[in-house]
Amino acid sequence: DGATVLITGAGPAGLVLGNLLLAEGIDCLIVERQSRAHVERRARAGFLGAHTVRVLTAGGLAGGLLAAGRQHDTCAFRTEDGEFELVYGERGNGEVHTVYPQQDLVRDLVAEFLARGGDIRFDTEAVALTGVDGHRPELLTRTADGLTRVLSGAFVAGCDGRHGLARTAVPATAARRHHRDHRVSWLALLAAAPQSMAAVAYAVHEAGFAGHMARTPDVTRYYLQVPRGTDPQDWTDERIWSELHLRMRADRYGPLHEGAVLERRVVDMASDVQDPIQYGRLFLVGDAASLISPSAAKGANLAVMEAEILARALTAAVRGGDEKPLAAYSADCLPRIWRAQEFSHWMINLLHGPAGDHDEAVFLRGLQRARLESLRTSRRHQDHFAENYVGI
Ligand code: RFL
Repeated sequence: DGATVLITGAGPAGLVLGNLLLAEGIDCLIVERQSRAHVERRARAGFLGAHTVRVLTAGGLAGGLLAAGRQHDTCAFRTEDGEFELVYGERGNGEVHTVYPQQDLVRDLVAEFLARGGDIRFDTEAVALTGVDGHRPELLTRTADGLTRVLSGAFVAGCDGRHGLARTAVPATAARRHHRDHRVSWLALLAAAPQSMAAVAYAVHEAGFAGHMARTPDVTRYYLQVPRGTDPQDWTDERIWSELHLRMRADRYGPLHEGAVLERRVVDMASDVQDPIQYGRLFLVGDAASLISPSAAKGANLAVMEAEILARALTAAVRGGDEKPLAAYSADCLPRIWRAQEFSHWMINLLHGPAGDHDEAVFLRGLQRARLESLRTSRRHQDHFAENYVGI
């Protein structure tokens, strides 16, 4: 049992890669720990950059997002100094976001993979990976009812996310993992309510950061900065809305559209980058390769970009017998990953100032204010922001 390319994980990374490989006539097989219903309902990202939309469109994978996705070109910043809107679609490369919930994209990609004759095994966990430093890697899998099976392939694409198996299959001597804890946490919320303003608003407030991100006409994502270790259950709907109104300065800019809070979870802002993101016949893609804080909404976009690069490299190897692009996979991806990390890190420092009255906190908040002022007033700064915000 097996395929030329074994893929662990049916998130954006694994599903885009699988679909692009099938389009090239390369047989592949996806194993996914969760059920189909679970992955098709898991709400996460929503902001797709221009490159992502181009890759999906070129791969014949954009039917749903072109029909139901909404284009957004503006974000707003609310600070103690007032509000300013940045129409990033008119700056930089003139690119916009397409807002389309990740779970809808995953649903479309699963349907397309199956329509192309793909083999996807849900409720099947990858539990051990061996032989990636040789020519015939083997993947041990176990289904929810305890059945184990050994799959063999010529290549393995590790697309199983931050807590997956693939990243642990690279020996510590073969790669380094650079980790950064940004020491900031967000309460990530989904509210059954239409958006309250233009697509995205970032509020910088002495009580902490608050964010607003459009998703669909009936659901909006909000974020509230909270102390590390916060229990999401301590936040009732009333407390959430009152804090959002405070930090979004509703008294000045108008009330938010309230609705039931459908989901509340704490996300600790952390990043890590593995270098290299390949080992023998194993190639890491998406969150498995590099975790990025959601501050600039880059994670799913990086996953799609890497999947496209790996699909091209695998195609050259399998169909053309040319393994050079595969050998260069990590070197191709890492500069783009670092660039996205740099921008996300800059966004964290743009949006969060340390609390308190001690000298360092006051100094850092001074820098933060200057950064926001530069973004408000400098056309060149806005061009740079736009280029990095929508692009990779
Ligand atoms: P995924 O989506 O986590 O998929 C990995 C899949 O692998 C499965 N798996 C296994 N399968 C088999 N065997 C095993 N041993 C396995 N272990 C795990 C899992 O069940 C899962 O189905 O990784 P992928 O494909 O790399 O995609 C990455 C993106 O999902 C992620 O980067 C984004 O969601 C991050 N992100 C955002 N990214 C954006 O580009 N724009 C956004 O607006 C955005 N908002 C967000 C986000 C992430 C968030 N959270 C939850 C951290 C908002 C939030 C709140």
